[in-house]
Amino acid sequence: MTYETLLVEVADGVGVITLNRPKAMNALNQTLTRELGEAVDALEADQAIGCIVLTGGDQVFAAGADIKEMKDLSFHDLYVSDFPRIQRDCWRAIDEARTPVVAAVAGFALGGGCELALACDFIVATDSAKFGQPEIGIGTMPGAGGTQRLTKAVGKAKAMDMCLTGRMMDAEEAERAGLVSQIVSADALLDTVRKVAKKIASHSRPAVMMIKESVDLAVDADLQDGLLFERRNFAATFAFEDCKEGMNAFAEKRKPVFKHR
Ligand code: CO8
Repeated sequence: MTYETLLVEVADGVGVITLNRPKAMNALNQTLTRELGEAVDALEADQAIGCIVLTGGDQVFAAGADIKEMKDLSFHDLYVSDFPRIQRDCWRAIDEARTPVVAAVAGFALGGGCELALACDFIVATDSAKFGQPEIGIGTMPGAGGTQRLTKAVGKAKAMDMCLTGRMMDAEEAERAGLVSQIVSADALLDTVRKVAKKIASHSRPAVMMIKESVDLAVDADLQDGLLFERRNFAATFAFEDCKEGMNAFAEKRKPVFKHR
């Protein structure tokens, strides 16, 4: 499948989606947003893909929703037209993917761009990365999870600060705040994230899926409910052939050969 605003490449069980509107700093216009939802859904449906990487390349992740496209829309347009459906379908595709989605962020991840990274399972960033919700500066507010996912990720104080002042968080602060899992140099970003994704894709797929479901539940669930869900999932992994293979391989001092990847 080819796209107008994205590049999609598949290798070694990993699907890499690159946002490709460099002249507009990968601003999320409706075409890109629609295509991104479709691309994630297509990779998610492909059983050969064990991990998805979402990136904007090594210069910029995304500078937010396309302000020039949005500026003349009315409340009616935003509420009733295709715009909210396209946005919802895109974020839903990432949020509900059972295949892990890793964001590889270089440069600006602002507004909808920050919200897109936040919808992924985790973020690897370069030292040039800058995260922010600058919507307040153009008289509006975050609209795709910035007040919600960002608050859950970095806590109320930093989320309020970023959303109310519009200030950006650099990579170091983002790592300290728990927004970013690791910082790498700009020229190593895509190689590092491809390796991380390949590692995830090499593991037993059902175990990966159960871990993802369990960690996701921790974000919203009560601790006792989450612990119960984890115990049940842990027990359930013993029904998988790959679990027997993994444990037998350990006992026999050899590498496991997982069937379900
Ligand atoms: N929308 C449209 N075009 C953009 C955007 C954007 N968000 N960001 C940058 N561009 C364009 C510029 O207009 C410029 O184009 P041109 O060369 O044709 O004039 C080009 O990209 C390069 O940008 P700059 O010249 O401004 O580059 P600088 O390095 O000077 O500045 C910045 C980079 C700081 C990123 C600056 O461009 C900027 O502030 N951009 C806007 C950031 C912003 O306010 N983002 C929030 C947008 S609102 C939003 O995201 C709400 C999300 C709601 C839900 C999402 C639904 C999809």
